[in-house]
Amino acid sequence: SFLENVVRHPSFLNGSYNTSFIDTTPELFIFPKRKDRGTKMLTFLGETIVNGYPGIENIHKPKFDAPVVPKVSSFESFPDGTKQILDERGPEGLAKWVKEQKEVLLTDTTFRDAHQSLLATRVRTHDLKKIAEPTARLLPGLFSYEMWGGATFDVAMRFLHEDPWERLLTLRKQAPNVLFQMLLRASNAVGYTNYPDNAVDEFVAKSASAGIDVFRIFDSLNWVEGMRPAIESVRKTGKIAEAAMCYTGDITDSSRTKYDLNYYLELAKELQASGAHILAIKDMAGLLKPEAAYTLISALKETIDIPVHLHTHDTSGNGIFMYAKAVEAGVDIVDVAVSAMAGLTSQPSANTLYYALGGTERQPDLKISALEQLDEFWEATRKYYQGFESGMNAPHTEVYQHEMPGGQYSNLQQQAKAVDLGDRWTEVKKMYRTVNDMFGDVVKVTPSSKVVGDMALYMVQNDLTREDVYNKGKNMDFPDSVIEFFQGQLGQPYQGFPKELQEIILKSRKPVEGRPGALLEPINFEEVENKLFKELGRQVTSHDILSYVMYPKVFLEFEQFRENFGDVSVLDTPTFFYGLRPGEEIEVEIEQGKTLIVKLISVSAPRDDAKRIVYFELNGQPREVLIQDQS
Ligand code: 3PY
Ligand code: ZN
Repeated sequence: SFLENVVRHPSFLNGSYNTSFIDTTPELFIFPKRKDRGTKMLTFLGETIVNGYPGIENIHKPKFDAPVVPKVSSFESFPDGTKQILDERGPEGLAKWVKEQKEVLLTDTTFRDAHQSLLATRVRTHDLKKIAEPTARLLPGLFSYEMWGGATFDVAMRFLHEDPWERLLTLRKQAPNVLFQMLLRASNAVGYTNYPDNAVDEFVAKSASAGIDVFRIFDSLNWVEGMRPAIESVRKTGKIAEAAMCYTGDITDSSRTKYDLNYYLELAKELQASGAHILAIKDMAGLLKPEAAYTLISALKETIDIPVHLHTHDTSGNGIFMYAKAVEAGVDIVDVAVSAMAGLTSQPSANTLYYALGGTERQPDLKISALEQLDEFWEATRKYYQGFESGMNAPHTEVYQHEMPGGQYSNLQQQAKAVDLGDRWTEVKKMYRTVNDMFGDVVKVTPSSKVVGDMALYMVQNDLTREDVYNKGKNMDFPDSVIEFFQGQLGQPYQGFPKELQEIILKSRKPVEGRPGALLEPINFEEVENKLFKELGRQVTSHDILSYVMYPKVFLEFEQFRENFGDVSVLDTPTFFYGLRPGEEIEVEIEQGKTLIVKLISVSAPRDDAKRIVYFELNGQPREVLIQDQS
């Protein structure tokens, strides 16, 4: 634990001790030998070699071709891009510039949504930083790189054991010329629950100073009231507030009347009036069909003055056709990914769109040969992450039925397997739609999508029909997320909750009135800082404090991990996921100019206590670590 020795004892830290302290707590004066960085790293490697990386079953390290990093000259200055325009002209000036461009502008999501949607968000900073500078030099004409936020914050700490803030700071240095964009879940920031207003405000301020330029803000129920504080926080920083309306339903289907064209036009006007510099259409499931896109974008261009930025997922395979119609209707910016990281549940391919728009004056202004070089890098790099592929390998038009967001599909599938419903997946998908209809046809995106998913699993698991819930629901214990949703903890859905179902689910509980974030006790940052200082026994940064505020448990576990294993972000990705083969030798640069040479010699059979001895050479010296075999 963190309180192993005296310098971390709370009484010591706040000065309330006298000489008897030494007599009454002798155990505090046994200083554990601090493990050096080499030992920590060998322990991590030993763990991975013996027990594998969680989620990757095959622990034998495959042979990978090394990705080819395009050669660029680091000595020349970076070509100017949108970052310089923002810095010179401010957010309004940038928005005006966007509207003046005749070509369609592109946001490259490869660093965020593409791998969130294809590879469970597992792409590591180690790989991103290899390609960030070449990307910035080869593709300087893009609108932005989406590279932070959404699930990346949580996954970086929880599964990759790396600091999300470090990722942002590192990449910023390597790509100083193009806008950096993040996805912010309004009052849910980068988490799954509501945070107090001052937590979101501080998070935005620190993200902006660490390098984020464009904040795409959405609310999981399209509840503008829930988005206003975040829009205001972004405006205060001088950065770009891009307010998103999540697209659901089908405006071309006259039987789907709840979210019709007029709904979106009114929403867009409200967001513009709330201070958005850019409007985003966030088509998180890929439900926006080509003709609907044409109608919607044409009408928006008549209705609002700010630029329109379109986001989709290519699950149905209609992404490029839909973009072509949106481009024809005058959309200003669209989201794409480098081809090797595009398609299916990810964004449509940048390379494909470039060719699709050939011969038109709106073809993106980029060098296709440069894009192909980046593509080659990503094709090889994606293989490192093969253990996280979803298994979907063809377009899924059934998305128009279940309406599940691209990022949720494989997650919910995992959740279903975990509760033994793996072989009833088809039923779960059907139930997802049933639950949506029971809930009054709601916007489904993180975290409201999780509520619908939890309810669908609950109903399939307990063999419940819609009628069962209405007739016998008074005696059922619904999942917590469902109860909180009907209490209004995620905000208010358009046209309210279905009253009868709300009563069945809430029973004697009362719904909350108003905006949940306004009711929460503000964070006392100084208190958090003191608490962390005591608990960790070190100076904490404002970034640490925010990581803790967003994810207290995940952050403390991440700290503990670093204490045990050191900084593992320096390892190459195959070694991080698969360890070493016997006889394999790697070089690890643990800091600039300091390299460790690690070789795996052999692994012993398990001893009686199920521990194995892993024999290494570290810089030529024999070393061994003892690892518990978990199998
Ligand atoms: C997220 O919130 O992470 C999303 O990508 C929602 O679409
Ligand atoms: Zn998305």
